[in-house]
Amino acid sequence: VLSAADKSNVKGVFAKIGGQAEEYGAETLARMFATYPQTKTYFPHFDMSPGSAQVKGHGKKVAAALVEAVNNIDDIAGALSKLSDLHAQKLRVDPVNFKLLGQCFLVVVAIRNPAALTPEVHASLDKFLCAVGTVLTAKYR
Ligand code: ZNH
Repeated sequence: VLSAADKSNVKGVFAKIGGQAEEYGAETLARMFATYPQTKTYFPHFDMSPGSAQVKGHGKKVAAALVEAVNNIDDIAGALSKLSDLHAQKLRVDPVNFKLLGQCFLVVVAIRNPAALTPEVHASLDKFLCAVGTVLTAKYR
């Protein structure tokens, strides 16, 4: 459960990311595909070459969903309800992959904005990314 301090830490990081969320998203995906190649199996139809427009486009969508979750941090399940249906009914991504994506996002924040990622903020961001993953895999059966 996210505490009031976690929520404020997460909002603070995203305020600093600001208009660069798309780039964070694209870098997170590129890093996930490179570091954990098994994650690429969900995207057989994607061009995986460096600078791929498809990877960038998908990074933008994932980042937008994260921003949506931050903007509705007291009701992430409600905010991402449709996305949760999509992941459970159509995509069926193995839940372990959500942790991998979360790790990659943390690394991207650490590289692009090292000062923002104090241990406290790191912990809050990790909890937030886990909460998003839990919501997106909640309807699996
Ligand atoms: Zn997912 C899709 C988000 C994780 C896989 N996604 C998607 C989208 C979004 C998302 C927004 C779009 C939708 C529409 O279009 O409507 N994801 C997300 C998030 C997360 C995720 C937020 C976390 C955090 N995913 C994930 C993972 C994976 C995935 C981990 C694997 C690995 N997704 C996916 C796929 C898809 C998606 C495959 C589809 C794509 C295309 O385009 O085809």
